[in-house]
Amino acid sequence: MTTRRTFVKLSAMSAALFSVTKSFSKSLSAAGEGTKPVVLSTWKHGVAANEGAWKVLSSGGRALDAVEQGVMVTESDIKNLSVGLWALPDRDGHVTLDACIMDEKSNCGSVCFLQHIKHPISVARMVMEKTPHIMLAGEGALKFALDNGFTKETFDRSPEADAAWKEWLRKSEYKPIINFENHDTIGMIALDASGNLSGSCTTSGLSYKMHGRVGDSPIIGASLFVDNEVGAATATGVGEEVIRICGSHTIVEMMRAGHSPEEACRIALERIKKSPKNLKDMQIGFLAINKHGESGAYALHKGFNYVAYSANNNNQLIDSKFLLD
Ligand code: SD4
Repeated sequence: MTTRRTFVKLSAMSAALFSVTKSFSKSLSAAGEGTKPVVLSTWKHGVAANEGAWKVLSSGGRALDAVEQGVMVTESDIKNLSVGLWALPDRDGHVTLDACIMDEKSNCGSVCFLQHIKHPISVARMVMEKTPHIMLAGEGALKFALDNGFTKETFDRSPEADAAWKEWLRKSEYKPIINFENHDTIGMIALDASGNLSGSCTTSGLSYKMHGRVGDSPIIGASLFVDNEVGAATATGVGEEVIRICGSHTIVEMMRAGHSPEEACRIALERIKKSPKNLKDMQIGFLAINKHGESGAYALHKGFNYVAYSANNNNQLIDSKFLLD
């Protein structure tokens, strides 16, 4: 029989247990908890990029400025082999860049197959702000950039990219490799202190791709989508699979239907899983945030990570959950 004394003791113990469990689950879910401002980006290079974005967000700046300045850090990194001019080239030795940006009013801009420009994300923003169009490609995008004050960088490949490409030429085998070697686009999404969302995405695309190949990264709705009433999503990995399901748009629609950011990313990957393609050697990672600042990610395979920066969460690298393996 439970006496009054044991009842009081048991209640005290369960209250203590409850508060321990509560604080544990709080620390476990800290990354995804609702907060603002917050910025998230794909892969480990997101640590430095988020620092750049946080400077804007923490001083009350606009999410749009944060996501541009954040990924510019990655585009400037001469050691980065998958974003910007120092990245790995296509199979003919040319570095061709894809980027896009989207703001809280559904304004968007994009460039694809752009060569010789250090900051494709800023050209994408200028397409958004100065033209009636959304996407400019190749020579036209380069001319637009040069006409608007960007500088043409004349070197062909960084020494590191050049050596890697020459090594690749020995076998010339095109094979998407899971995770780091061949997939390192930066996608960034942010919610600012005023509650507005924006996103950006920039890449050199899959290394040793066919000359002229454009992936998902400059395509609004595929690599990036923002709906200021609902949330934002971004993608990394084999772009063809992301385009096939309009990945980021699908994720935002799933959030609109009531799913959490993590669930929404998982549902999009379930669609990709139905693809007739052999997904064994392909990685795809999705990252999402909703209007409340709750975030989440999901990947096809183990190995995808992302970085979250908010006042509660000091630029933390987080391993994503994954669907297969
Ligand atoms: C592409 N999605 O060109 C890009 C590549 C990538 O991490 O994400 N790499 O298909």
